[in-house]
Amino acid sequence: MPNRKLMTLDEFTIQETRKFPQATGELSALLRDIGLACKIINKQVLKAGLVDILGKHGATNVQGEEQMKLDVYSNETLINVLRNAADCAGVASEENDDHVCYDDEFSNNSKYVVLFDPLDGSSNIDVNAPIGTIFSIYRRVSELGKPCTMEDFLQPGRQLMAAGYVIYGSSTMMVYATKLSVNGFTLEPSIGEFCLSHPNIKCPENGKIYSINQGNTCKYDDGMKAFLDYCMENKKEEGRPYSHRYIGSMVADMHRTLIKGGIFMYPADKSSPKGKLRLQYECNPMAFLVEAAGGIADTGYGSVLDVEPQELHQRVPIYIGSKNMVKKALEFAGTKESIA
Ligand code: AHM
Ligand code: MG
Repeated sequence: MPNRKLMTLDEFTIQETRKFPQATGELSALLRDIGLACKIINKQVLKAGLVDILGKHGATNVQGEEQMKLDVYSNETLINVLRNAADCAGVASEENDDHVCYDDEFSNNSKYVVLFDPLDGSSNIDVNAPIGTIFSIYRRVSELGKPCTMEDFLQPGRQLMAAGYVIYGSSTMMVYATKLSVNGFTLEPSIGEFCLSHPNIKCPENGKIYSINQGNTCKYDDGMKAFLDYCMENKKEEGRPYSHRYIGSMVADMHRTLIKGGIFMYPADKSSPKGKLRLQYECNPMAFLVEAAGGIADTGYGSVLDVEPQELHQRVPIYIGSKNMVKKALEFAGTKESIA
């Protein structure tokens, strides 16, 4: 037997499943299918610039945002791969108005539904900056044997079974979390498999990097402006000023925040009173992942994971990352009473 050092995503999830005698392995199969879709997307992302895949598709999505060709390709890839998957009753995507219920005999007996942002940060595609796919998996609340329903997709983040992202960066990585742990897998191109490279990721309690679109400062409220002043204040003994890093691609900014520590913020502002990022496609999966790694994710009104979703494309403000940095930001931002 060769001395193998690499453990593939599939092998890892199967080992994890074995720790729970009642587990059926369906979640492992679903993660493998999401990994497959992302490998297909990755192949196209790698070719961007060479083939006619850059630029705008010519349509707008449900939120009125212009779709890029790669957005559309990634969305269709995920929908089609998961349609053929063993364990997925339906999906909801940031790019579609409504959820997609697969509604065939097999899918109607599947336990899970998947939500995704197929290609987050897509405005970065044309400049070769990192982009990513964000996904979340819920156990259905609707009756097995029947088509999935909207209720399955409008569960609070606390109910997530697993969530994660794939980052198409200098290497391609999948990071996913269950309630138990967060693990990272790097795509080994020669065998085409995600292999365990970052076991048991913990988000450092403290950090030195703040990440926000600082160009929006004029639109922030006084609490937010005061926190930015605090980040920039010269207090060497307290490790300030912090460094500011902002790629403008949530997956890339969050990947750095998770590994190195720090805080990522997309607060409400005068032009987006509810923030920009979507609860079900971006904020909940990242919040689940960061909390499983020991960090915090808050809307300024309470934990992101406790927000009761009212609609699929709902937006919320977000402060997320290292425990102590997020607590400090919330001292300035103030904890509000409800998320009206
Ligand atoms: P998208 O889903 O349309 O790509 O938008 C989400 C992206 C995030 O990746 C990123 O954090 C944010 O938008 C950047 O917004 P801004 O350009 O306003 O700073
Ligand atoms: Mg997005």
